Amino acid sequence: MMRNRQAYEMAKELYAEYGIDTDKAIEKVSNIAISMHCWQGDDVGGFENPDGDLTGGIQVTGNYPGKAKTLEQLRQDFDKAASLIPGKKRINLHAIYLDAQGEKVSREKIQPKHFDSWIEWAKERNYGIDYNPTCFSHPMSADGLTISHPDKAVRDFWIEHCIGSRKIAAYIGEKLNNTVITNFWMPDGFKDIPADRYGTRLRMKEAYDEIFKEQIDERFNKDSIESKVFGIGAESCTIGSGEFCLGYAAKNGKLLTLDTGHFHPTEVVSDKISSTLLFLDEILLHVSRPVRWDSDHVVILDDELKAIASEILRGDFTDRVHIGLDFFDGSINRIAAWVIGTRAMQKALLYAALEPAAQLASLENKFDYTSRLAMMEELKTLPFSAVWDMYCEMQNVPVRANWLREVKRYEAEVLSAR
Ligand code: RNT
Ligand code: ZN
Repeated sequence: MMRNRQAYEMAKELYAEYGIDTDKAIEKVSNIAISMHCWQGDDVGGFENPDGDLTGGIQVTGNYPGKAKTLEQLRQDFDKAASLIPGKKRINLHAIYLDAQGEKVSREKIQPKHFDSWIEWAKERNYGIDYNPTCFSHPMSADGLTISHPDKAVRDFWIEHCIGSRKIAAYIGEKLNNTVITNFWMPDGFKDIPADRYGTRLRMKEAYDEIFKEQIDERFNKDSIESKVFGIGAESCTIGSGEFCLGYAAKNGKLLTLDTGHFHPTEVVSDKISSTLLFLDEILLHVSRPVRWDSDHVVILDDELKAIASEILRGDFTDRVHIGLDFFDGSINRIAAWVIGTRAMQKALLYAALEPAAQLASLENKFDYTSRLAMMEELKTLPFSAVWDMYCEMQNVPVRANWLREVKRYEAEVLSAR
């Protein structure tokens, strides 16, 4: 549209006064992949046991109609969401999203072939895939402990599932010729004060050693472990804590997953990127929005999201920081949730790409903190929206709120018939 173009040209001139090339910013952001989590589409249900309970201390609230109940519906919904989001995409799968073709497959027996149809699907769309073993929502995780369980049989079950998961991921990576990041999140924890934190953590450490024993070609699979501070029913102690996971990742050359909801409420992940990257080659983000706790609300363009994006771009860390999303809201249209959250991440990246980072750093190094603060405030009211709209237009996705009309139409025509 002419109007968008005119607004963009004016914005381009203004940003140029700060030494920023808006065309380059758009180009840069369009190459940063965002790993969209499949589980927003069906409230972390999966297809192993769609009617089973979600356990592991995480929770989805809300009962908005139209939830995807089959693999086909989930893919159709994901496609709808993706068509309304600019930029490069990956899909993040959990083991329970296997395509078992009607067969009942026990968790530790899931095979690469159960992901063949996902591979085909992703290939057609030029998406990368990321993967997660599912160590929750299962009778074997009912005690709240998995790979740190005192019973070896339980540990072995989960170890087997995790070893299988790495093989599946490597298979996917090879087929797509693209690295899969496999994220290991264990719900292990105690509701009440534990008596043997060390012993339990030692069991987890040894289990991870076993899981990662086999060397896997890093072109096809990389492992990342996700820390957490607490979960529902695991309020007193989380075995895979921040120190545990950072220590393990640093010592063993693994990636660390930083979920924005997995720290104490005044801690921020934006402040952890620069430190962790001094000691780890790469990290994975689970961008979420904790509201008073790890509530996994839909991501919005708030200050922390902007700060995270700035940290990634200021350091030019786009190859070392993998961006995954992790939220699940069942109280609003689930496709809209995907679109709002992923567009917010894209906006934050573009906003960060329009920051004169070198100029700000140079003011800082000269101790001109007055100018640093003044500039940071002035930058906030530059015509970002015109650049964002142009980015959407160039990517052939709806500009501004026009995507919502399409979601509403889809809801009336497709979701309401489910
Ligand atoms: C849970 C973790 C984990 C899950 C997903 C479903 O607190 O954030 O990443 O949300 O694996
Ligand atoms: Zn997470």
